[in-house]
Amino acid sequence: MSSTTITALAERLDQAAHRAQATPQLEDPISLEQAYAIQHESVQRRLARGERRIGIKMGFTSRAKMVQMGVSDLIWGRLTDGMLVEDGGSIRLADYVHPRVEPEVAFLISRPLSGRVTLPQALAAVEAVAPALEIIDSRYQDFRFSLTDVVADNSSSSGFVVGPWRSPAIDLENLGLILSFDGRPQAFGSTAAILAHPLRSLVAAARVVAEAGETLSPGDIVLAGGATAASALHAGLHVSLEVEALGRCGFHVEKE
Ligand code: OOG
Ligand code: MG
Repeated sequence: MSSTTITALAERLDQAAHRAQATPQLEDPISLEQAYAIQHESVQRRLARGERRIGIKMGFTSRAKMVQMGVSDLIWGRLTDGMLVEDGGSIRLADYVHPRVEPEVAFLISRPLSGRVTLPQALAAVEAVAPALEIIDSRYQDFRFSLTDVVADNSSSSGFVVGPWRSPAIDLENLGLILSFDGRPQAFGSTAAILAHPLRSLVAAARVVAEAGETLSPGDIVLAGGATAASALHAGLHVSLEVEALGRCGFHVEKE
């Protein structure tokens, strides 16, 4: 695949995200390496519009997510400040194609982390942990994609909410969580669904950024991945997440 094709696909996916308009599935199969090259270039276009890189998100770190989307490999995507939704804030459906929400855990990084690291090394690089909600939005029609196609689409990164930061001394291994829609439980789970311990997702994050020649830096946010399957959003909805020992966060979807 030529660099002009990579640029054209990066532009197509970036424009689909920017305009909140679905794009057809990619016509030709691409390699994982090409997929990450397209992702990188599409995110560069966001940065060129003034957005700032603020971290990364891990994907398919739980069985529930792999089963829902029919893929089985861990992926990652890049987060910008333009994706950050204030805790308690609101989003407009018009800014998304067909958004879904999933319960996650966020890490705030305190010192550079990259490459092969142990669980204690990863933990030592964590400033704080928080409950988080990821708003994913595939730019592909019908929210259908192959593993490489979703990677090219920045792993459906679109929005995220981070709750109050807590001490990293809180053991994240098996914390119960409830995602609620309008105060009614929509999904139950445990942080144990995320690679048996969300910290393993941070270990994986350090490895994958290193493969891309990058590093996690102080101030970066890392989303560990959805603990349950994602749920579709609709106008007027209030979404909240409660994670045992970590607390809660939430947002509103504006009425149309
Ligand atoms: C891809 C993104 C996966 C997660 O937490 O597993 C992801 C998707 O499901 O569209 O964010
Ligand atoms: Mg996610």
